[in-house]
Formats: sequence, C-alpha cells, structure tokens
Amino acid sequence: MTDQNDQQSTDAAADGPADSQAGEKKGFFSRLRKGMSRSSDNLGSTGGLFTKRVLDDETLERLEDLLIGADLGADTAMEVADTLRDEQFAKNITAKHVREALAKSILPHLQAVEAPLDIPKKHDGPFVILFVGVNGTGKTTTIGKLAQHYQKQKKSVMLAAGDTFRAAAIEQLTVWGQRAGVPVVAHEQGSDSASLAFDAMTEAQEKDVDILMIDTAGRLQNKTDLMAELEKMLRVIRKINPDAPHAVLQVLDATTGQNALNQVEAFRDVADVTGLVMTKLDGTAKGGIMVPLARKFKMPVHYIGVGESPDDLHRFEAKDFARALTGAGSLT
Ligand SMILES: Nc1nc2c(ncn2[C@@H]2O[C@H](COP(=O)(O)OP(=O)(O)OP(=O)(O)O)[C@@H](O)[C@H]2O)c(=O)[nH]1
Ligand SMILES: [Mg+2]
Repeated sequence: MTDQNDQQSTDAAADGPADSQAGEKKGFFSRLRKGMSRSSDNLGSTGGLFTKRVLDDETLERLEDLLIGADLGADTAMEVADTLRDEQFAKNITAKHVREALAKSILPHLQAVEAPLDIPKKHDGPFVILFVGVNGTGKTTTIGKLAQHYQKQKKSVMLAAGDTFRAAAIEQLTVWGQRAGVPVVAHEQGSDSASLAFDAMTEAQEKDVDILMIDTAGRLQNKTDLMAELEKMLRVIRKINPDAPHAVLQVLDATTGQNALNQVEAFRDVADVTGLVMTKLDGTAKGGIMVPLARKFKMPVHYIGVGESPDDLHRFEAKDFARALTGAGSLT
C-alpha cells in the first residue's frame, strides 16, 4: 500500500476529504465524538465503578465486561484492568484514569494501522482501486465521496459499476458519478461483472485516467458465488495490468460490531484486501471494534465515514479516533 518510490511524490499529506482546514477538522471531530459518544459515555459510566478507593477484583471484572461490551476486545480489556490494578496503590482511581489508561492501551494499535492511501502523482497507467465488502457497508457511497475528492484535486477519475447484480446499484453509482462530474462505465443489470471490469480497465487505459474505482456487489445468490465473482474480476483485471488493482479496499460498517472481524476474515485472502475503510461512525456505539480489528489483522485503515454526504469521509487518524472513542483529553 505504501509508495516504495520516494521519487514518486504522493499527495498523501493533503489526501483526505475535508481535513484541510482547522474549522472543518474541528467540525469533523465533534461529529466523530458525537457519533461515538455512546461508546465513550459507556466508558464514562466506569466512573461509577470507582467509588471505592480500593480497586477490588470484582470492580475490575465489571470494568473488563464493560470494555468487552463496547467491542474493544478481551486483550484490551485485560490490559487496561492490569494497568489499573498496578496503579491502584499509587492513585485514587477515577473515571479520568480509566479513560486515559484505555486511550494509552489502544493508541499504539491504532497508530500501527493509520495509513493514508498513497496514490503516486505519476503512475504508469490508471491507479486501480477495487472496493469490496458485504452488502450495505458503504462501498458505493465511499466511491462517490472519493470521486468528488479526487476530482477536486484535479485528478481524472473513472468509476466502474461492477455491482451488476442490482439495477439500483448501477443507478446509484451513476448518480454519484454525475454529481462528481466523472464518467461511469456500466453494463446492463445481470451482465457479467468480470466483463464489465475488463471494459472499464480498457477504457481507463485508453483515456489515460489517473484513478479507476471499481464497485462490486455485496451480495449475490450466496457467499460462494460472491467470492467466485470477486476472484474472476481480479483475474480479468490482472490480465490487463498485472500490477492492478493497486489497492483493494474492504469497506466495513461500524454498526455491525463484532461481525466486522468475520467479514475481514472472509474477504482478505480471497480478494487480496490491502486496506480498510470504516463507515457509519456517526451514529454508533460500536466504533470500539476498530481496536480488535487493528490488533488482529494489522491492516492499514485509510478512511472513516461519518455521514452520507461527500464531505463525510476523512482520513483515519489514530489520535482523533482514540480520543473520540474513550473521551480522553488530548493525547500526546
Ligand atoms: N450514517 C452513515 N451512513 C452511511 C455512511 N456510509 C454509507 N452510508 C449509508 O449506508 C447505506 C448503504 O451504503 P452503500 O454505499 O449503498 O453500501 P454498499 O456497500 O454499496 O451496499 P451494496 O451495494 O448493497 O453492497 C446508504 O444508505 C448510505 O447512504 C456513513 O459513513 N454514515
Ligand atoms: Mg453498492
């Protein structure tokens, strides 16, 4: 995922819809914070656990349960409980301590997966991004948001309606394409998605576009069909350019919580996933799932979605995320 060639400067630093200005950034953070406030409020209620000066095992167990309930995973829960157990003689434990211990425990894991999606400025042929993930996670919406973002950066973009299973999916991508003013390659509903990918790859090369984003179906008749279709699409794409797709982004819906772990397990090898996008963080108590995902798969996380409009996609930043999730103050 990273750009191996330093000569090829990337726009990674500037990359990230709506993160350029301080005001926007603040607005984004409060949105993320508000969205995830149910998680951090839950964690805030940990304060109630610490009315006793002495931190007994029962209280620590309740804390562990609470953290596991917030989808943070058993490893993190145990780590935090251990830290607090070690600290108990030194300090009078408060909710603030808990938030800080938690933030400290999760931050390194989140930082390890914070990775901008590097798109080299000069690239030999179109930079191809394939979007995968189960239905309803936000693939098509994320493509639409990114199309506008790249368009604003004066990159030429093409979209491919690779979800040929549903007519509405083709229509939805076409609308996003029109909104962004970028061409959409589409075939009729029910046609072969691999042949669509073939045509889109060919056209993107002919027109020498900078970025080709290919949508895929989230649901077919069954999971086996879906995986077979993805494999076939990949084969066809690679026939045209063995280096493509240059990125395969799996989109995850934060509100599904623990199930996100199974989804990554199911897709990562079949589709050669290179990075993750997590959507719907604007209305969920489930954002904690990012932590076990980071710990288990160590896969780069590029973007997070905090709403349905084009500006609601942001680069994943570990510190902001940890602060929003735990309600901790500024992190150093
Ligand atoms: N609140 C919120 N809604 C989102 C976000 N991202 C996507 N959505 C909504 O989630 C729903 C599903 O999004 P899609 O982009 O159609 O999902 P998909 O993965 O393409 O789904 P399939 O085509 O069925 O596989 C839509 O109503 C989107 O508007 C987000 O970050 N926040
Ligand atoms: Mg879709």
